[in-house]
Amino acid sequence: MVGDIILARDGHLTRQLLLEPAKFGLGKTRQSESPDATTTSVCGFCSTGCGLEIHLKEGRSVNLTPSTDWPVNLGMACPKGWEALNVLQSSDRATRPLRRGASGELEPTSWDEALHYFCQQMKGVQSRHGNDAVAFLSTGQIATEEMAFLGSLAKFGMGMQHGDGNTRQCMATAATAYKESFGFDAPPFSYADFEESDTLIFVGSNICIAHPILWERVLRNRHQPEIIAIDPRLTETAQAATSHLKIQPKSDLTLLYAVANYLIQKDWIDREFIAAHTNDFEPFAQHVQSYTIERAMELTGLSEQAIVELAEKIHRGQRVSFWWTMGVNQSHEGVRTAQAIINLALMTGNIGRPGTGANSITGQCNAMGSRLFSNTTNLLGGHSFTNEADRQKVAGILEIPIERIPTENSWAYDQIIEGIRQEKIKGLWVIATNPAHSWIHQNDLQEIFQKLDFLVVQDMYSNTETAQLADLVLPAAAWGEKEGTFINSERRYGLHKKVSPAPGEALADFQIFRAVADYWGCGEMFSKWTEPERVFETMQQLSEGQPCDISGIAGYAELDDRRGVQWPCATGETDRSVERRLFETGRFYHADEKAKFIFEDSRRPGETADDEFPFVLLTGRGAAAQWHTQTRTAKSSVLRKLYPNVLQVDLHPADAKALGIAPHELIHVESRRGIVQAHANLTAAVGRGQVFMPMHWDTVNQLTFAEFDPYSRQPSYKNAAVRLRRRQDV
Ligand SMILES: Nc1nc2c(c(=O)[nH]1)N[C@H]1C(S)=C(S)[C@@H](COP(=O)(O)OP(=O)(O)OC[C@H]3O[C@@H](n4cnc5c(=O)[nH]c(N)nc54)[C@H](O)[C@@H]3O)O[C@H]1N2
Ligand SMILES: Nc1nc2c(c(=O)[nH]1)N[C@H]1C(S)=C(S)[C@@H](COP(=O)(O)OP(=O)(O)OC[C@H]3O[C@@H](n4cnc5c(=O)[nH]c(N)nc54)[C@H](O)[C@@H]3O)O[C@H]1N2
Ligand code: SF4
Ligand SMILES: [Mo]
Repeated sequence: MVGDIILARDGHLTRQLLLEPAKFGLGKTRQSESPDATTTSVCGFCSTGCGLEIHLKEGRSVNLTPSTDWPVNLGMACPKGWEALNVLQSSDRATRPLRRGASGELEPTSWDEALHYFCQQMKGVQSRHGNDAVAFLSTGQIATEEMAFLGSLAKFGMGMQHGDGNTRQCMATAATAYKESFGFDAPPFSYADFEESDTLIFVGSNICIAHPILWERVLRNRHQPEIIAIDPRLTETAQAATSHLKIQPKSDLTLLYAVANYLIQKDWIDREFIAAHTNDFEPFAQHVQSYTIERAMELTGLSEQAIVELAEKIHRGQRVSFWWTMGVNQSHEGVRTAQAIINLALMTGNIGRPGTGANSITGQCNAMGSRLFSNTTNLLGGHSFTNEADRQKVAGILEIPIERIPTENSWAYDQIIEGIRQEKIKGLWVIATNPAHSWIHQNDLQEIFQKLDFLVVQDMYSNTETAQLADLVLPAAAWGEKEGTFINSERRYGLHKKVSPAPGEALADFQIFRAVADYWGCGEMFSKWTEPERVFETMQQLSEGQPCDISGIAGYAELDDRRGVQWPCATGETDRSVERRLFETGRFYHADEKAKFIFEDSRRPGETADDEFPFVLLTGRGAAAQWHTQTRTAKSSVLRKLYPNVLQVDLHPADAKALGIAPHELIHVESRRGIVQAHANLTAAVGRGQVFMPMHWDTVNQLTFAEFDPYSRQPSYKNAAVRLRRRQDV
């Protein structure tokens, strides 16, 4: 039993680390007094952050139902939420540390050996190649407290300079756009805005599939709203909308500038708001002058009427809200596109009032936690590594020497990968993400990983595509087997709890970080962080004075009692309303409290369809029951019935006819980087010359083209040139 292990360090029995079952046992956090009662936990899949009632028997979960009094989901859950406990039961759960042996196979080892090996190898890399030769790749899917611990341990304890997370694949664009435009990475909305808006504009967001419970909130809207979906595909969302703009991929920036120009020409703008609360409107107005409707028609493929109607609807709406997700963020010009959306909201005064806003919906359950506390792109709590006062503050609160805090920003994900290619990074620690499946241009990545001296994968399953490449696999407890907070899309901190035992010797990521700290020899630095709530207290201190201030929250108890609390909630905050939005006073976070219009000329992506590869490949979410690289959702027999069990490529029937491709035929999809087999799914939901493949199958990223937004360094997953071939023609 893991609880009985005595961990040794330097050959001595040093301390009975972490693993006393009583200390980390079931029922620790605010579970009901009765072991056969019900406790509430926030869902661990997507960023909606639904509350789930977990029903317990003898202190252990037996099943769950959606919470009726949780302000997010109001009694609803999507299939993933309903199945959240079942995916924990699986024979491929990682239950023991695994080390690659002389035979080349991964073989079970003890925690003590695994931790020794981890430190010996990582320190070896550092002594051979320098401290910066070791890096980490983290996630938006572990507790905020775990992220803060990992980021602090890696950078302040182990001396790493570089660490990034899978949130780069997902939210970096929105974070950068907000930071530049508002002065802080601050999504302004509350989910009540879905219900209070009279005009909802979804740009590159298939909310019906990706955030089904947020779509349920839209359905509760009583204002008979206009719902406009801007997407190259006739998605489930576009079908449910009142109008669909079937835009050519990667032409959004031109469309949005043309709409801005039209609104200015018509004088359909809020001059008072612009003057009082923004900067740089005049140069913006000048910039968009050349973005005529004709120019937009040519690039977007939309009719004049469609573009003018969009502008008219924005003008007519009293409460216009703009929502965007990966169709915007994952683009070669994602940041400027997101800011073009922000600009539309600012110039029409659609921000800070009910039912308005320039609103980026996040993706993973704790993408927001990662943006604030992962200690990757910014210093803990939305601070800056390059700012001395910020470093002083963090060093003071953590009681560490300021010299421990790097003075430069980390490399971004793609730069870390490039660093491995160039053999500047030789040791990599991957936590709760599966890059060998999810990273762009996957064949390249798998080859690059071979250059590492030491790859550690910390995951709840031992057979993920990335774990299979690892030298060491650390078995992690999953959601439901540990506690901590997630921050959802509307900035709500919610608590998730331990309601099931972790299998075998798997440990909570929190415990693994504690153990690594002790074995590394920097445990003292984190001596106060004995359990997640202690880290939460440190996070509260770190947040003081920041826009994301949470110093006024009365610990986990208040998060539990109040069904989550949105940031900010500063000391002395008396407004305890359940749903709050930002910018109601028109004050933004730049020094002069004004928001900024930011713009740039639109440019074409690095790869476009041509004679040789005539189709544009779009990728994204396939079904509400599928999650990312499928490590979790594929484990539920219920979920598996809810999506196609083979990889499909959606293509237009007319394109199929021209190529002689029959329905369901297994065909080759080829890009300059790889060849993948998929079943042809004939559907007019995709445009002529376009195909769509869900990201959930491991081969799809063999095709994608590695291009990045220059400001956010987010990958442009939704644009690659491909050709289709019948197998007999290959
Ligand atoms: N069921 C399920 N839900 C999920 C997830 C999951 O894996 N499964 N993942 C979660 C995560 S991490 C995220 S980030 C979110 C993602 O949520 P979404 O962003 O809504 O999902 P995607 O399907 O990736 O992309 C959205 C749409 O962008 C469109 N698109 C592609 N290119 C363009 C373009 O150039 N312009 C425009 N306007 N649109 C374009 C695509 O056709 C697609 O319909 O979902 C979250 N929710
Ligand atoms: N082509 C294409 N590729 C894409 C996208 C796209 O639209 N198109 N979308 C991108 C986006 S937005 C995202 S967010 C990424 C997602 O990409 P990934 O992050 O690689 O996908 P996941 O499957 O969510 O990986 C999470 C891993 O963490 C493990 N895990 C789950 N919970 C825990 C835990 O508590 N502790 C530990 N240690 N491990 C845990 C899971 O088993 C899984 O292996 O994919 C990106 N890739
Ligand atoms: S919508 Fe998201 S948070 Fe809600 S139950 Fe589904 S996966 Fe969980
Ligand atoms: Mo994501």
